[in-house]
Amino acid sequence: MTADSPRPITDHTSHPAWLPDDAFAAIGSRRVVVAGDGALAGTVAEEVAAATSRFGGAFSRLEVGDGVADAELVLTLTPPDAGGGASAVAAVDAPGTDESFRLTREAGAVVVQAACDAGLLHGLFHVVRLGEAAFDGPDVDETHAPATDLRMLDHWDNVDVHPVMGQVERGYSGGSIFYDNGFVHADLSRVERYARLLAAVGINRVAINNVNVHAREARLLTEDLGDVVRVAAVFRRWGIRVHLSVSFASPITLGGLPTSDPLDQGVAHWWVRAAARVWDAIPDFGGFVVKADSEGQPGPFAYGRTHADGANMLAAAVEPYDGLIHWRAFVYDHRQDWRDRSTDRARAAYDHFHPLDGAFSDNVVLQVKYGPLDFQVREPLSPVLAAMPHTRVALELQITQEYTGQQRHAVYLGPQWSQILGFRFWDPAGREGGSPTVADLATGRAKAVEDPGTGTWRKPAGGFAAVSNVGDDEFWTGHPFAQANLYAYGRLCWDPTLDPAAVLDEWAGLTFPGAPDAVRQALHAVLDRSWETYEQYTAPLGVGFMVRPGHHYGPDVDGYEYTPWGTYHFADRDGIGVDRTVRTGTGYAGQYPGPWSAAFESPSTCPDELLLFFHHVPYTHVLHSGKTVVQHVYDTHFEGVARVEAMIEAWSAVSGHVEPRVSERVSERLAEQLRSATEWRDQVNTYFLRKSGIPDERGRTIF
Ligand code: GCV
Repeated sequence: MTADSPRPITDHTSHPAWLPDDAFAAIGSRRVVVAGDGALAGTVAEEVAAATSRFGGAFSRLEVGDGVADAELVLTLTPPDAGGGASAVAAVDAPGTDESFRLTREAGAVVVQAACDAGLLHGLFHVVRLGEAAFDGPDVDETHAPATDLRMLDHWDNVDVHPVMGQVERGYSGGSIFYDNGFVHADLSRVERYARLLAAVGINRVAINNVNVHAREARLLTEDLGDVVRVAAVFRRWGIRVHLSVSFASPITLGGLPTSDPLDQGVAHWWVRAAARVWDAIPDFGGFVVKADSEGQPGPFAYGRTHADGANMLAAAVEPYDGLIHWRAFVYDHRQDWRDRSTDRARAAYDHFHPLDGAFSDNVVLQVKYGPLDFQVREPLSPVLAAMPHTRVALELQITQEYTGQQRHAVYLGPQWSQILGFRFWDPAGREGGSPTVADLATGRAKAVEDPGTGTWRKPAGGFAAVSNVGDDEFWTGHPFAQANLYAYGRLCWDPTLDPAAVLDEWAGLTFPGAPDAVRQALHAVLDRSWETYEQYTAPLGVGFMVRPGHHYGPDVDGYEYTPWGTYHFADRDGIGVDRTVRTGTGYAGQYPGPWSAAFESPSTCPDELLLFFHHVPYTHVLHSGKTVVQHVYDTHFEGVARVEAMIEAWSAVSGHVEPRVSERVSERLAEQLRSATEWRDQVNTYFLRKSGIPDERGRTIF
């Protein structure tokens, strides 16, 4: 037996998030064996060695097949042939994917087996999450596998500081962990700590630059590829593959060609050569992310080509390396005339992409934002998710809180994502074994469903992608509680059926080990309903936006009303909302499969929370709740602020039990949340009162 020297994992410069040293106490105090080769088995061994040296356990690195008689925890690539606790280990039941692992516990001995070293790494972190519970309780024999192979994070980090968007577009956590004012950091230790956190929640792909690819960022593909090689080497140690966002105009801007027409031979060859260089330097490179014909980014439309033409040309270039093209469906006209009521931004993605279903190559993933507009606190699900049965579709979420409080407000998004993942397009009632959920569509489990009328769904699936909320802030995420969102995203990608409250519990237990139970309870009191609370004090009933143009923080009810962005609420003295019906409106409601297009078409069947997204109604319209629209607005806005006050109370009662630096940052952010929520309440209520002339039936102060 040989013990590897432990690699230091303590990080004194940034908050450890969900991997403080104490999270490893249960493992570290035991006799642990790691057996097997492979880079990630080495990472596992280093983690275990560090933990056992810290907590007084014993660590052995074995050859596969060596005896492990005394071990309390065995992490092995292939079954060891030994007695004792590990004697119960049977042959590995060929795991379904590279990342799966089998966990057994018999007579107190725990064994994690995996066919590949990635599975071993995920198995290790599974045991970390379980803590002491991993070693207690009845015997178990479980196989764990991720719901999808594609569990990706997108960074909107700029290499250069952008004059308007800064170092990280829509970043609320300081600077970038990758870049500093035009350069890739020489010291990537922060990236390494990040990669470790991501591996611990199951993320396995990261796109490291903004989808808005400016001149400087474009060069990551060519002359600065060496920097990408360095970043990829860091992520590789944690089972994570690196992707790059690329500009569709690269053949022109980087290659000096006169065109980037996807059907031009020279263009196609340019991409073939670019891809060859990338994979030559980074053999496990993941692929390219493309934002085309969107908000000023170049794309195939300039040449009269379709998005399938564009995506497939790139797909052919990366296909020899099993590379992927993540092609974003966020395509709409951002130069709309607000006077034109027939153009509807919500329609755009479906109108562009539904006709192309079946036209994309196998290695193209169509990445679709969850809603048809832009990551609002409440939107209907994008109908594109249901309209592409012959396309690999990825669900795109936004962890960075662009429209949900910008990490100054405590908003736990797990419940929103869970609701999205469980949504059923074809059978709202959700019959057992009935129509697929959004998670089924994204993970390829919807393949057998005939109900959509379009035959079987194609595999492999597109998986998940989300915009990261991390920066070089001491707490990674600005608001320490925003760490819970990153954590929850990873866990829900691995298993979309997890209960978000249970995930929050897991995060709280790991992040605040040893804290009294009152802390866990306070975190639930603050976070469990915080998504709903944020919705209460901001834009009502699915109407969306009402934010300050540009930076998108704080209320500005008419801020986008007369702009070209296509995000309107159409309030007048009689009513508010957007008529998106087929009968009298933009027709958007007709983009849904039967049950939902019918439900959304009529105010009498449209869910209250989406009423103003689909209908223009009088302020006196009575909701299913029995309240009028205007009274609902008043009530929810007063209640939302009261709930923030209760959040502050709940946190104040326990804040002394956590590190002062955490407690101070949280208290400071909660104070800002209350200030901002009050501003939202007063502006929105005042707007509705002035427009409608209808007073609050409870006579509360509105200005
Ligand atoms: C990266 C919204 C954001 C933009 C973002 C865009 C996108 O419009 O405000 O900052 O650009 O979405 O998703 O591409």
